[in-house]
Amino acid sequence: PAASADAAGDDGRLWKLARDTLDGNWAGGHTVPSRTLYPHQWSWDSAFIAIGWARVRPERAWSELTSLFRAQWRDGRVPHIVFNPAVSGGAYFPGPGFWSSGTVEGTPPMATSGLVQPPVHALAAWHAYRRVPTEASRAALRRLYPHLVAQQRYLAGCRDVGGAGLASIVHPWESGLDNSPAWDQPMSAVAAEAAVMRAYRRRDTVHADPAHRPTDLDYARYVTMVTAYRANGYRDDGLADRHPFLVECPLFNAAMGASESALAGIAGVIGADPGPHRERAVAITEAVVARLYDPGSGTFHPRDLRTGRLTPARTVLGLTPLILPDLPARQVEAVLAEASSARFGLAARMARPLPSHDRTAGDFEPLRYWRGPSWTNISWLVRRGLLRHGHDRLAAGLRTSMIDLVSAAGCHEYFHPDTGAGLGSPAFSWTAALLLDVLA
Ligand code: 9WN
Repeated sequence: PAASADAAGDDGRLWKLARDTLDGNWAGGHTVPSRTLYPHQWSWDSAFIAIGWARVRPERAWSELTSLFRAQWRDGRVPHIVFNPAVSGGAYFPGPGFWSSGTVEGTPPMATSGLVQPPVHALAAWHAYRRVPTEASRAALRRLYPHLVAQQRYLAGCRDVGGAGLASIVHPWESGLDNSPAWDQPMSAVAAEAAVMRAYRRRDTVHADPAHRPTDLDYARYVTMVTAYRANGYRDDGLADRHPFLVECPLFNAAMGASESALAGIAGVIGADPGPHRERAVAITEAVVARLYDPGSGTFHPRDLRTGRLTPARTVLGLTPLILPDLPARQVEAVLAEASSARFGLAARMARPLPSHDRTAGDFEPLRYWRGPSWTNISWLVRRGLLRHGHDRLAAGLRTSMIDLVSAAGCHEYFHPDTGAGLGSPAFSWTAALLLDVLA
């Protein structure tokens, strides 16, 4: 048990709340993000959740990651959803029948989606290991290592549609920030027929307020994009000629670079060669800076491969390359200026939590999902980046703000960026997991 288990007062109460939330969402072998909204296993959720388990029940951290990678496809992709056969197929939309992964070559025996999510897994595995560097953890790392390498190889190879060493996402769901204003422009080019959605029933709006979720128009486009990808067996060859949505995302690629650095650490511990990982981490960082940094705005933006241009919105995605250990000082300073501006309000004492979108923008929506609300996983990543680059006072400010949110509202999925009110699912796993990590 971690030392913080006996911390006094409010920290002790929060510690228990977070641990109980994770325990309540444990489904045996993996943890659901939320019992109601997301009753299966999600890819990047599991990475964040493993970080929390490492603090309280380390063996579950390794189960979490191992069960996810059991669903890895032969080409190396780690699906963004692994469906639990014990849960009704109708509990979540789009369910296993919609994806029909079983009809595709090289897929695992269990039903999965065909998309991916930000590759934060090597980062999480390395972080978890350093919290509990036992022989059992080392053995788990050794088993995971080839799978983590294959995941990176898939993204850097099959997904390098732009040919510049970055991975493209083929769907906003792959970004993890589904309806971020970052995607408005590339999404507007995707056909959206109302008829598409008449064939389906959304399940998310049964459990959460529709005003806090993506719109029906968003969903029509989400379905159109999956349908296009699925029609070609989720193959990646020729995407540039046929796929309606192709974007290089700063967070996705920063995660890929930071995971290469983490793999170098892992390789060192298990007796593999860290050299190639270090080289790739540097190359990805250079490509992120060359392709996604805009000297005009002083922040990072997604690049839309359909237009060849950076998308204009200044979302929190722009701050996340801070997690790259090799990010040059010039870009670190620029991101700090962006983060500390009125747009995001980062400070050693934060007046309000870190929002997911520029507070000063006309399309800032404080209640709607990734268009304004504050999310614990993003704050955790930005905090890691701050620590990595030696900005401890700002990191401490963000930590306090993360703790204050949960202290007042509980382990919610996301939070109102002004009032701190809890939004979305009330017992959300990564909020609990990452809280445990910062409390310890
Ligand atoms: C689609 C599970 C997931 C997160 C994503 C978040 C949301 C799903 C949805 O929930 O996405 O993948 O149904 O809205 O946007 O980041 O992984 O928590």
